Amino acid sequence: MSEHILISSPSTRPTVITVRRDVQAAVIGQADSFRQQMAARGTLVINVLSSPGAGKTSLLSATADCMASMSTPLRMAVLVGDIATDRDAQRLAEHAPAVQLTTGGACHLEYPLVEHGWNALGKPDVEFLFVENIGNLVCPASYDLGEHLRVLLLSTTEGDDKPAKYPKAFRTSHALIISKTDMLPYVHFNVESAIADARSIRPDMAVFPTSTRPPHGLEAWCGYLIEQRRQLLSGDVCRPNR
Ligand SMILES: Nc1nc2c(ncn2[C@@H]2O[C@H](COP(=O)(O)OP(=O)(O)OP(=O)(O)O)[C@@H](O)[C@H]2O)c(=O)[nH]1
Ligand SMILES: [Mg+2]
Repeated sequence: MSEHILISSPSTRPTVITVRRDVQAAVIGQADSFRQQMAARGTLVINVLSSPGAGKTSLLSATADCMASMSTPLRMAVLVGDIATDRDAQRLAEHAPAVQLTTGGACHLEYPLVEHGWNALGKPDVEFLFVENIGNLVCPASYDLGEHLRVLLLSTTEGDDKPAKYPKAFRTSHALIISKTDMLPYVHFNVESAIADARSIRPDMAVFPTSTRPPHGLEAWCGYLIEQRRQLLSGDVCRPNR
C-alpha cells in the first residue's frame, strides 16, 4: 500500500514523497507463527484451492470418511470459506468438525479468519486441519493462511488448459487433485496434458486423480497426507508458498 505525504514550504513547490509499506507483513508473521504452533502440536494444515464447484467440499467429506476408516483412525477438522451461506459447513459437519468462514464478498481467505475459525472450533486435537478456500483460482494464490501444504483441485469438467492460465495457483501448490475422473468419458479433458502443463510450472507437483462419485483414488490421496504429516513430525516444518 502507498501513503502520500505532502511537504510544502512558502519558498518551494510542494513535494510529494511516496512511502511504500508492506501492510501484509504483520499478518504474514502471524501466519508463520500459527504454522509453527500447529507443527508443534502435530497438526498438518492444508489450504485447499480450486475454481468454484471443482469438488473441494465433496473431497474433504470423503477424506474425513477415509481417515476415520483407517485401522488407527485419524481425525481432521475443516474451516470452510465461502462468500455467503454456511451450506458447506453443514455438509461437512456430517463427516468432521467444521466451521464456516463467511467473507461477505471477499474472493479469498486471509489468515485472521483462519485464526478466528480455529478458536471457534475449540482447537480440537486433530491430525489434520483443512482450510477450504473460496472457489477462485486467482486471489487465494497470493495469501498465506499459515498452512504447511497447499493443494489445488482441477476438475475434469472445467478443462485441461487451466495450469497455463492460472500459473500462480499451480506454482504455489504442492499437490494437484484431478477431480471428477468419473466424468472423463463425457468431457474433453486430457489428463496427461494437464499433468504435463502443471509440472512445467511446478516440476515436483504430486498428482492424484480422484472421484467421489463413486469414490476412487482416495487411498493414494490419504496416504500422501499421512506421509506429509509424518515429515512434519520429523521436523520438516515450514514450507510457505511463494
Ligand atoms: N460427477 C462428479 N461430481 C462431483 C464429484 N465431486 C463433486 N461433484 C459434484 O460437483 C458439485 C460441486 O461439488 P462441491 O464439493 O460442492 O464443490 P466445491 O469446490 O466445494 O464448490 P464451492 O465450495 O462452491 O466452490 C456438486 O454437485 C458435487 O456433487 C465427483 O467426483 N464426480
Ligand atoms: Mg465447497
